[in-house]
Amino acid sequence: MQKLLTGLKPTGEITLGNYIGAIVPMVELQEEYESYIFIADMHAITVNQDPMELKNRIRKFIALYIACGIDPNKNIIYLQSENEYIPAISWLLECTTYYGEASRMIQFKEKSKQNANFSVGLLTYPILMAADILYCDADLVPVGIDQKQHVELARDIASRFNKMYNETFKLPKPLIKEEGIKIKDLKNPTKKMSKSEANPNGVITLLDTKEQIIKKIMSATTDSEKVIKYDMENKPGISNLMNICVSLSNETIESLEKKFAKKSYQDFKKYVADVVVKKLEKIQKRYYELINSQELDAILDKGIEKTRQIAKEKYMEMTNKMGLTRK
Ligand code: ATP
Ligand code: LTN
Repeated sequence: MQKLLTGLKPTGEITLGNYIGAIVPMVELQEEYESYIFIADMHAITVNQDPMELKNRIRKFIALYIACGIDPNKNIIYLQSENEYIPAISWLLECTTYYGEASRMIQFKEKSKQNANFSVGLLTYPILMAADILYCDADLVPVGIDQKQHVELARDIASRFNKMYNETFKLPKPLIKEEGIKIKDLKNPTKKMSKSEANPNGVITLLDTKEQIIKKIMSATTDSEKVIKYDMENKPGISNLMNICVSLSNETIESLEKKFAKKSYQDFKKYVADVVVKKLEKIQKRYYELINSQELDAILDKGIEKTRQIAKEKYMEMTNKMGLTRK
């Protein structure tokens, strides 16, 4: 069975857009692969983080992903910072990576321009990512297009290491998601729903209360017509609500158009709000069971035990091949 590996950076709240666009496809993939899913907390600290906030967010992220259907029996779930062999492997890889290669990464070039006082970690970020991927011989790495270059760098680093020290790493491939449905901001439906949006009224997060969800959907921007019809260009607000509803239920665009042919926008919004509330209530129920439970710790303990062993073996193999040994 092929190995699939994904890292999730714990930044911001998880939105309904992230759920529909990223988590649901991940839940589907877990059936086909041996999957490694980890919280990339060491990647989060390349920029300044409030320690208390980061700590809370890490736990929240893991609990939410599991509540959304990432199955601990089908995935190895762990916290990156608990595997001390990952940064150790990263250092060994740093020493076989050229400065030129690392400084050519688009994300580094862009982010280092935004703030003159950037950390060295911003430069070595992709090499830590290479360690994340290479230690367990992952075959496939599902990432957004912005991370494709980093997976390709991991592949280049692996290939060079193999040439220098003999076959050590599998060469990973990025798995780029097809452009799926983009959920739009409820207040400004020409823009995608995004966790960094300043106005919270257009964004539904997975832990919004029933009242908040209803309020946000009932006040979503629509248009001055009265027909419920899918037309992303001329009726982006209504079409976005239809996309949300279709993504979370068995409805289709056609069934919605038929069902609401003679109904008001108000009726339609109530229906969409009900679909969202029902879906998120289920997720939240599981989330609140998990968040302070020993079950969550047991899942992470099991995950780290397995990955630490795998990473240790890879680290030993690397140090031996590189001459870092007394025997
Ligand atoms: P930011 O506000 O920092 O840009 P974001 O909420 O837009 O964050 P990302 O962190 O860029 O989300 O993306 C995480 C994943 O969620 C990606 O796979 C992306 O395709 C998906 N995603 C994000 N927003 C949406 C959306 N509105 N609709 C569908 N998928 C989305
Ligand atoms: N850089 C990624 C998070 C990440 C990752 C990884 C993804 C860290 N290590 C390994 C895939 C594989 C991001 O910013 N989303």
